[in-house]
Formats: sequence, C-alpha cells, structure tokens
Amino acid sequence: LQINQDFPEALSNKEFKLYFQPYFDIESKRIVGAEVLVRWIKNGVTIPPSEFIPVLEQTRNIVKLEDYVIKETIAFIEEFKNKLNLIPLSVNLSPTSLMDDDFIDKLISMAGKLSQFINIEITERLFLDKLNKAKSLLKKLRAKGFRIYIDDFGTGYSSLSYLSSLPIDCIKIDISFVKKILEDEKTKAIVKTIIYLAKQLNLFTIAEGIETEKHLTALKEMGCQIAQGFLLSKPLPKEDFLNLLKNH
Ligand code: G
Ligand code: G
Ligand code: MN
Ligand code: NA
Repeated sequence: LQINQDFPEALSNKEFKLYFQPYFDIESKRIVGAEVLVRWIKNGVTIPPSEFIPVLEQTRNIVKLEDYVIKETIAFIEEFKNKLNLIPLSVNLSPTSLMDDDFIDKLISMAGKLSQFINIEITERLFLDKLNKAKSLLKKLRAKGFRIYIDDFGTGYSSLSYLSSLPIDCIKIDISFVKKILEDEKTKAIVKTIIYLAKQLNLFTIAEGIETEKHLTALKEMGCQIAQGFLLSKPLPKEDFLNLLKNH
C-alpha cells in the first residue's frame, strides 16, 4: 500500500466508507448524535484512519478525502431527513481543510440549511499556527448553523487562556483520560476539572472511549452529559446504523 499514490484511484473506486459511531445522553440513554469515521476498505481489508489520515495530511489529498466525506454525509442526511428522527452527525476535519477558504465556502454552500445537522470536530492543532484565522473561520461556520466540537481535548496544545475566547460548542474528553479515571486520582481530578470548566463556559462535554459501566457511572457522577464508546456502540456501517436509529 502506497497511501498517497494509491489514493486517487481508491477515491474514484469508492474504497472509502463512512462508519457511524453514535453517542448517547447519559441520563436518558437516547442517541443524540453520531461521529462519522472513515475507513479505507481495500480488497476486503479494512485500513483504519489512524494509518492513512496522517499520511494524507502530508499532501492536499486530505482535502479531497474530506470533501468526499462531507458530500457523503450530506447525501446521507438528505436521504433520511424525512424518514428518520434525524440526529446531528459529527465530521472530523483536519487543519489543512479548514484553513482552505475554497473548502469552507464549498462546505457552506453544499450544506445549506442542513448545516444544523452537521457538527465539525477539530483538534487543538488548528489553533497552533494561525489562531485568529482559526477563530474567524469557526465563527463563520457557527453563524451558518454548524456546531464546533473540540476533539481529543487535553492531549494537544490546549491553553486555558484561549479556551474562553474560542467559538465552540462542545469539548470531547480524550479516551486516554477516560481510560485512567478509575485507577488514577490525578486523572480523575483533571477530568472533573475539565467538565466543571466546560459547564462554566456553557459548553457541553462528551466522554470518549467508554468501555465499561463503571466508567459510565463515574463520568455521570462527575457531571458529564454525553458518552461515546464500545460499551454503548461501536462505529457501525450505514445499514447497521440505520437499523439502530429505526429501532431507537
Ligand atoms: O476509527 P479510528 O479509531 O481508527 O479513528 C482514528 C482517528 O481518525 C480518529 O482520531 C478520528 O478522529 C480520525 N478520523 C476519522 N475519519 C476522519 C476524517 O475524515 N478526517 C480526519 N481528519 N480524521 C478522521
Ligand atoms: O480521535 P477520535 O476521537 O475521532 O477517535 C475516535 C476513535 O476512537 C475511533 O476510531 C473509534 O473506533 C475509537 N473508539 C471509539 N470508542 C472506543 C472505545 O470505547 N474504546 C476504544 N479503545 N476506542 C474507541
Ligand atoms: Mn473525533
Ligand atoms: Na478523540
């Protein structure tokens, strides 16, 4: 596999598939949204995004892939908005795509009013270089109806001093923290503090990587509202995701 060399053909062959991992309101156990996660399925073998996204990010191919993911997500919403009680879908976007003015303008025009069903997941890397440009583009997206989630919160370059000034809606607590909350008092204190801080800033929090009831209960007691993880649901292919929504 030569990731960047094989990419154009893989894209036109539709080897990239969207998976959907729902997230749940902890209190009501209702599905309140789902994260779109792309997989590369080549000759029946699934290549996870952790393998190909960082490589595609070294070139403009990442923008082409994310353009495709956005198109497919919008098509999905179009298809099911009148048939299902639709929930918002979160799409991960890399800093390269977000910093591209043409990409953003296209995203806004393609989504139109469906932007209310689309969340954009970004990582703290976006704020590393061009903080002011990042802020203004997120403001623009929010003004058009998109919601902004910070992914992998606390693992990157987060600075508490700028958190209050960012145009965002939600913080996703990284799986590396969640994994340790039952054994490590210090990690537990950090997670409690993140949740408290988010509340003070009128943001909601999603805990990622919930694998056991114990983790779920601990997060609930800390005031976290929303949970995502294998305990609740794995990332699902489209048909399985639709069945889950139908029966929900
Ligand atoms: O599903 P898995 O655990 O392998 O996902 C690994 C990572 O890939 C996650 O951090 C997820 O955010 C990221 N990811 C999945 N799809 C996309 C995408 O379309 N764009 C970007 N930038 N990241 C993605
Ligand atoms: O970085 P990002 O948050 O977008 O990554 C999401 C990734 O985490 C997906 O690849 C998904 O497969 C993975 N994931 C989701 N839930 C769990 C979980 O409960 N445990 C573990 N280990 N990974 C998870
Ligand atoms: Mn994510
Ligand atoms: Na994450």
